Amino acid sequence: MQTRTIRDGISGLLAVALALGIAELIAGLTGAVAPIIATGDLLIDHAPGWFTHFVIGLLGKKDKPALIALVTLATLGVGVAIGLVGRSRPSRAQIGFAVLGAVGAAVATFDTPASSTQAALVAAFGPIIGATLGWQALRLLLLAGTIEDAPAPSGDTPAQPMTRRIPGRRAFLGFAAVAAGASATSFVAGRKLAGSSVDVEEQRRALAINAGTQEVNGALDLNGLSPLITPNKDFYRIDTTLTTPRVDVAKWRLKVSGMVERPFELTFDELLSLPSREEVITLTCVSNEVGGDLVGNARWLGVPLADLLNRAGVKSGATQVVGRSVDDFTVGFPTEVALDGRPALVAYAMNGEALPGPHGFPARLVVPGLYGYVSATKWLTEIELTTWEAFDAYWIPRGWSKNGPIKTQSRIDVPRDGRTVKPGRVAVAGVAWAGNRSISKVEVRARKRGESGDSNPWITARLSEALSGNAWRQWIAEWDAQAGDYLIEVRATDGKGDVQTDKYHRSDPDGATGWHQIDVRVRA
Ligand SMILES: Nc1nc2c(c(=O)[nH]1)N[C@H]1C(S)=C(S)[C@@H](COP(=O)(O)O)O[C@H]1N2
Ligand SMILES: [Mo]
Repeated sequence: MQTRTIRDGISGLLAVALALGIAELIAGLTGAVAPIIATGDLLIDHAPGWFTHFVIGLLGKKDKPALIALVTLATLGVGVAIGLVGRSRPSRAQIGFAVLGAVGAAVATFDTPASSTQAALVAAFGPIIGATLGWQALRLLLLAGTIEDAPAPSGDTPAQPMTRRIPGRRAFLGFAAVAAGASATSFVAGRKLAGSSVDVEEQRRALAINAGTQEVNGALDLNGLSPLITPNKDFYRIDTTLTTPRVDVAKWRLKVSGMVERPFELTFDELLSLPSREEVITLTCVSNEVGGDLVGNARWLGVPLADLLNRAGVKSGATQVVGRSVDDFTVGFPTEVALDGRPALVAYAMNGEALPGPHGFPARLVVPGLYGYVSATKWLTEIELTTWEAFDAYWIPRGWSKNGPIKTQSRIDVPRDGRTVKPGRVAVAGVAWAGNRSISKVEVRARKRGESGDSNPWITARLSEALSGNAWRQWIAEWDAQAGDYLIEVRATDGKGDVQTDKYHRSDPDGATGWHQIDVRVRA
């Protein structure tokens, strides 16, 4: 490849990198969303399922950084293309930048929460100014790339004065270094600024949450077994945002609106001053597969949702409660569920601490018995009463069931799948949950490979204390193991006496079913 071609490609790449850096800097300064993040958000919200699965499958749980990297690389790729055509057809390169700027502006505007028109307009600035400066940078870089290396002085070839003073390679490298430096600096500064405007950790520290002292008793303890209460740092996290929303509690409001007699709004201090209660509730994701780890059990402190609804006065016919977040995510569940006595909460503390940023600071919904996708709005800002038919929340048009009651599930934590253990007494242990139906029994069966299961007895497990009817229970079963290869399976029974179904179903559209099974070898 010709040196010039390489230089042109690099020029385009650097010019677009500069445009992105400038856009990021302006986003940081104005508090707007930057175009790369906005593009990622829009892909998450609108990309077809296979694309998201592809990205997640490719890079596992690092799907969010992966998506950001993918969008950045694709944009830089466009830059290379613009650079390559830029020399022979500058007008096309200019159009290229105009398109990048326009798309960036549109995407950033579109990704700004609907509540703020002004912010949406501001979001367009960064990409437009970035693209304009990027285009100018490309012109300079291409110009620098054109300067020929000074020819070796020979007889009568008159050297151009220009090339004699700045050898071409050095001129280009100089310009390129400046562009790269400016782009990196503005990028980093933009990210820093974006992070500094609202300090969630500081706000959390300033909150004196009392009621964090409640001890839990009756936990089972075994190496490898999930703790009865999941520590915040280990609690699974699922959401659709590329960047954790940072809420300024001074500006935050909780609205109760829609089909109510007396709509009202609360500040965070007002929310904190209302009667509160702490409840142990197991939260789980509808996309948790059998044996999966998208489930956790925590002590949630907050204001009963029913109190807020009663204060507003739910109108008859308001059959759906919709929870909206500051980033426009929505859930929806039957109003009945909020008023049937189960302790649904607007929670502001988790395990005795102010709600962590990733789990919804400053407040979120937690509804016993419902999967998170229909109930557990993080960064909650509005509770709207409407009819069941009038609105479909975020995940419903994406193919998930509108009703999301948690299905009975049990998971084996110990031994790990595929382990070899010694003959004799083997502790088989795990957790089991059934939404708001409590757990009354857990049983384990070890089947020798190649034998039918029916002849083997179920072993009843010992259970941890039932912290509430809405919490999981740990269990330990003692298995008298003899040499051989085994399939171990578990099943739970809920408080109504219904045994967990063995019928396998994957998670979509309304939650996985089937028994968790593991392989274990017993060897002396
Ligand atoms: N704002 C917002 N809230 C949200 C989500 C989201 O994407 N955005 N995801 C929901 C889903 S699908 C689940 S399972 C739970 C997960 O809560 P966690 O991350 O605290 O475990 O949050 C729910 N609340
Ligand atoms: Mo979920």
